[in-house]
Amino acid sequence: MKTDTFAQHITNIRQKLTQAPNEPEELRIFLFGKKQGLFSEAASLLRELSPEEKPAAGQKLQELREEMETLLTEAENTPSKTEWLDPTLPAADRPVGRLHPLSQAINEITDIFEKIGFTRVRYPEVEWDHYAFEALNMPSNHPARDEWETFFMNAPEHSQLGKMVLTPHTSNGQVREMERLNSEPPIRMINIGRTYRRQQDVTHTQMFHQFEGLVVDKNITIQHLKGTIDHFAKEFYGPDSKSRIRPFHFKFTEPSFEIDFSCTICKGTGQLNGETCRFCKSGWHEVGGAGMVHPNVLRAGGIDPEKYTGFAFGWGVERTYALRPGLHLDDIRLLFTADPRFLEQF
Ligand code: FA5
Repeated sequence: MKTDTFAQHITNIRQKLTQAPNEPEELRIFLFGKKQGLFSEAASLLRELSPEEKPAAGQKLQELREEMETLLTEAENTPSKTEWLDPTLPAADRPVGRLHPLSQAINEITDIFEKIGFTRVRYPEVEWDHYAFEALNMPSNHPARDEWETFFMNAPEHSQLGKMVLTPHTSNGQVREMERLNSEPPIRMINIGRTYRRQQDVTHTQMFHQFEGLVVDKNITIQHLKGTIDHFAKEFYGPDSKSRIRPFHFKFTEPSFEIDFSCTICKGTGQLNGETCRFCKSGWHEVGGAGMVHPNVLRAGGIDPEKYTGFAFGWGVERTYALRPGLHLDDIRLLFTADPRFLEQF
């Protein structure tokens, strides 16, 4: 680099810096960069000067370096003319996250039962056959097990508890809860968790959620069961909502029932504008099962069925939630799509 080229560069940069440039950091590299910075190159020019010329030129270079450094620092501290901030403008709208509708439903269900004295618990999703079937009065090879369309784990069997399964229902929590409380009622459990079955259509998914109630105490009757179901229906679906129990069969309850809630669209009449209600077709929706705890299940949990009685119910969270007024989801698989356009509605 020639001395006059250097001087020209310095004049240009001085001009640029006094106009507060947008990218002072680029100029800093151009001027002071270690390898190819203007001043590094100028310093190498000094070496070519005679010993008489050197001190004055070195002095001049140092002055210029200081001047440039001052101008650069000023430029760096001056807000750029093109980029300005108006602190009075409203902040940009950011998308706000929220709980998944199923988490909202689970929280609501928990609240409803906790207010009437139930304790929320969780038990394993990967479970032993003993808790999922055997202790529930379904010995191995009993045909009733087929209804649960169970996933079996490819894992070694436990010598006493049997095979490992993905729990097909939250009823696995019944005997576990009795054991947790050392077989000493009163028990008021609400067990909400993930459950798995080999099923897939508009009303069934392979993974779904259930909530299981279990109450064991002295003199517990069907009236307590019906009262609890009615209470839930009114809290979750609204004060006009009704419930009904229909005879059914489960191996772990006796007697057993299926539970229906009145349709929130036709208010349980089965009729809408003079026609059959197309959401329920009958005025009722089935949500799950219930019944009085079978004496063999109480025994499996170490509780004397001569002293204590109990009721239990187990309903699908997705099914129960899909029937909420204004929702009426025809396909529960939508709840698992993770599509924000669907989820943002809740
Ligand atoms: C049971 O699972 C019993 N354990 C319920 C029970 C508990 C009875 C305590 C008595 C005492 P069921 O197989 O009917 O019962 O399932 C109950 C509910 O779970 C169904 O009505 C439905 O709401 C939901 N459900 C079952 N399978 C699926 C599935 N594949 N996808 C979504 N929801 C399901």
